[in-house]
Amino acid sequence: MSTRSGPSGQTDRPAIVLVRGDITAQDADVIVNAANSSLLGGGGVDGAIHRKGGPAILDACRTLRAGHYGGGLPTGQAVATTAGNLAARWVVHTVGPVHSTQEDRSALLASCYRESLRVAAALGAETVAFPAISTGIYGWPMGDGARIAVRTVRQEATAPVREVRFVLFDQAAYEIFAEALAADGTTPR
Ligand code: AR6
Repeated sequence: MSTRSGPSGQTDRPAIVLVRGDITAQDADVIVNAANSSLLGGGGVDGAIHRKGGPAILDACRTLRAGHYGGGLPTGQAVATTAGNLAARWVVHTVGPVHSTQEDRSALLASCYRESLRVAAALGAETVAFPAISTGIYGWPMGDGARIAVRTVRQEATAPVREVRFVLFDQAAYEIFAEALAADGTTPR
């Protein structure tokens, strides 16, 4: 099941597409990983990507940790590796913020989408698949996470990226993203 949307009258802007499914099965130039700052794996999307992508991704992450990212990847930043055995060309790892009721970390969540798109564009990626970052183990409410995701991608996605795909694991998340797209004024095409 998928929905394709774009700002009306602005067909040069990247399309935003909603897909229900498993992000590791996506045929996109870039798959974004909802990682943690260790870059050495975890559960959720991260676990699935390393499981299906094979050891080449972890090897590349270890190389990053041995070099520029010795202290780990900071929250809100993004870095690319090989996609190993996945159909994608690259995995872009980003670290979402853990949700807090004491502190507004929305800017860090927006930064994940923005920085991932920047890294993807620098690689020459045309299609980028995102999960709903921070909305699983990191506890971000899906509605707010969807609103931040949609708004940031609408503002930040530029050529060579021509399609941004949100891959939602279940029907409830899919519907919440569809509502966020509609509320953002994105019209189906
Ligand atoms: N495809 C698409 N979406 C998925 C998949 C999948 N295969 N698996 C889960 N989701 P999460 P986070 C959804 O927990 O909240 C890891 O341990 C899931 O239902 O993967 O950013 C990392 O190492 C949820 O809506 O990421 C970090 O420690 C969304 O993807 C931590 O989890 C994100 O859930 C990151 O937590």
